[in-house]
Amino acid sequence: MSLRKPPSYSFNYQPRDLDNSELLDLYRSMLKPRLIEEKMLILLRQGKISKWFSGIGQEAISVGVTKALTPDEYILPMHRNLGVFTSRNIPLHRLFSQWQGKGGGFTKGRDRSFHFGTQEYKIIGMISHLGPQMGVADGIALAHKIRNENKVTAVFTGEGGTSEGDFHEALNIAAVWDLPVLFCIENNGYGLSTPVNEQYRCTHLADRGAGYGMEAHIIEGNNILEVYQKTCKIAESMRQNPRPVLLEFKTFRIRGHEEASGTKYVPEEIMNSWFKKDPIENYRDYLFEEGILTAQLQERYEQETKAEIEENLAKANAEEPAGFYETKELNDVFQDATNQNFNSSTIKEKLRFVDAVSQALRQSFQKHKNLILMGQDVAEYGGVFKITEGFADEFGKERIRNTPICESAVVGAAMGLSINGMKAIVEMQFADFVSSGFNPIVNYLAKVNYRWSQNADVVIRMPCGAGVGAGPFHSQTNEAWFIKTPGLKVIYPAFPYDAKGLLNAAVNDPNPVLFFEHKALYRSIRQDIPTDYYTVEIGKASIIREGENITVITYGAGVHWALEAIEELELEEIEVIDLRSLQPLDTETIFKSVRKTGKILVLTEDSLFGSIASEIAAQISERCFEYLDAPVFRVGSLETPIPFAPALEEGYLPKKLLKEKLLQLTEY
Ligand SMILES: Cc1ncc(C[n+]2csc(CCOP(=O)(O)OP(=O)(O)O)c2C)c(N)n1
Repeated sequence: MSLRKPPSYSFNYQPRDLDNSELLDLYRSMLKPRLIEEKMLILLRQGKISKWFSGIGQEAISVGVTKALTPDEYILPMHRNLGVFTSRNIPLHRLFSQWQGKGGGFTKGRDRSFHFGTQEYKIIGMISHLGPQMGVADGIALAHKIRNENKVTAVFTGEGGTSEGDFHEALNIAAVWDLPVLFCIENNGYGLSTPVNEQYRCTHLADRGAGYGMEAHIIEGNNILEVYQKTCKIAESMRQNPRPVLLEFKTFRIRGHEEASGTKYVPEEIMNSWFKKDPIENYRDYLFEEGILTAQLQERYEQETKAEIEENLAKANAEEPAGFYETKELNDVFQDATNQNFNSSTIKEKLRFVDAVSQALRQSFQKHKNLILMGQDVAEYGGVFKITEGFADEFGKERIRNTPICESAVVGAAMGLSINGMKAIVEMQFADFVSSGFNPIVNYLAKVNYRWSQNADVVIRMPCGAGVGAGPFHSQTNEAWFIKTPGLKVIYPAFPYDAKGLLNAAVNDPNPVLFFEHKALYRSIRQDIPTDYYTVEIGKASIIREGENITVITYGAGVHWALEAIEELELEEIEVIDLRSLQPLDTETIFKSVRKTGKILVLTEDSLFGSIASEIAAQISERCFEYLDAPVFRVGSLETPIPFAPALEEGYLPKKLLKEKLLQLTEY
């Protein structure tokens, strides 16, 4: 009886259903990111790159998952997934340029490391906040599902990222909507220095799948054949039968969170046990023992890959560092919005503000077949303001989608829809609740075009404002949270005509737009407006009333308060500017009026500190000082949250103050 030598590798590589060339391809594909990383660690020590998040020891997951997908299926990787990028055969010099902040990188020097996406390679990189990736994956998968394309979308997260609300929200939406998203958790033991027992209490993260009604699997993440073969099988069944699947890959991070942070907090015996489970060394030993890989072949692979790295590095090194050209920087914040001005016919009907919004939506849905609406109770129920009543019947529930209560992942999904060729409108049930979706708006949607030239074709509808006795969480006018974030357009109409035309324009615009709809105007303001489709240009104020003595600059409900006050006080020659758009702001119309009247009152429903009124006052003082006959007056609400009881709300709002200040300015 001959004794068989025990295998020198730690994993069970059976069953195996691949031919030799496939087996070798997997090996080579893991070797490449390993060799790149080894090179990067040298460059880091030489100060040639700024930061490095190592994925050494985790290559089997990136490579196995990427290879299990078809090249036209999207992957959303994290900071340790170099193997995703190399397995999609991105030219290495572009990656090197990206990491060195050079113009030839994917973000032209505007963002670092793996924070970029590329439609060419169907890779959508992370933002630093980790969790938002998962909602974006939902949106991408939703677009595929709506178009019946039978494609899988894979998204990565670390086990640390699973503690974020975004993880829960995204898995829940994917489950409720049967979205073919492959949620890949790389459980590598530590989130920076925090071990898993301080991160979560379940035994396996895969156990959470049951809570979402989702199939889940645990996979040995350092065993390339297990990763690849199981993922292939699962992905194929998801294509046939669209649904989300949760995969927990067990692995370990054998280097520091990033190179500067070290691994002192990891007990030595744990580290040593994982050194033995290196995915590449084990697989190499296996291939050697099976006679599939030879020393010569191994040497050839290594030399060829190293040569490729050096060649591409030289190319990236030869590139100039990204240069600063102010106009170029500014021009890339927004994507060009082709100025599609649609004029209306003369047939008009008297509509309330709320009906104008509804009509714009209906006509936009008729015009854009790729437009999707998402929001709470927007389908059969018609939304809490009944603006989308009948839409689900007319356009179908695929396009008019009730969402679970999860603003962050819904905004993320809207981003994903845009990445995958659709247009999205998100209805916030009340503008106040946008705070629960704030992160993806200001960090993802706002910055994505500037970072890697991907637009966010998303309109977020914001029923806002006070005067309805609804208290601190249903009455805010929170436009100031957004106006200061480059990359967002902010619209705030005061009349039905503008509401309809601007909403249509917002839907046409490829950039993210926050569209404020004042609830107190919904059913109180009527206007004769054209019945057919038209647009109003974004970024243009309108002069509601001309005058020579004073200019009142305002928007939203403020316009109506100003008109009432002027009438009540019987003031003459007061010009009223309705801003309509807050971002971009029509400073030309503002400054022209300042030069004419010399006396300015800026009115906002918001409390003053840090409001748009303060910004406008500052700009006028700076740009038109010599034309002013009085200080620029600002009128806004009290510096408190919005109270509920009628007397308190009335005291909070600036209607009375407006009249006092108008008289004061008249006499100045
Ligand atoms: C919202 C947010 N909070 C904190 C951080 C800082 N941070 C970056 S990575 C990280 C650990 C992530 O751990 P995990 O998700 O397990 O991924 P790993 O780094 O282990 O691969 C932390 C705390 C962040 N980027 N975003």
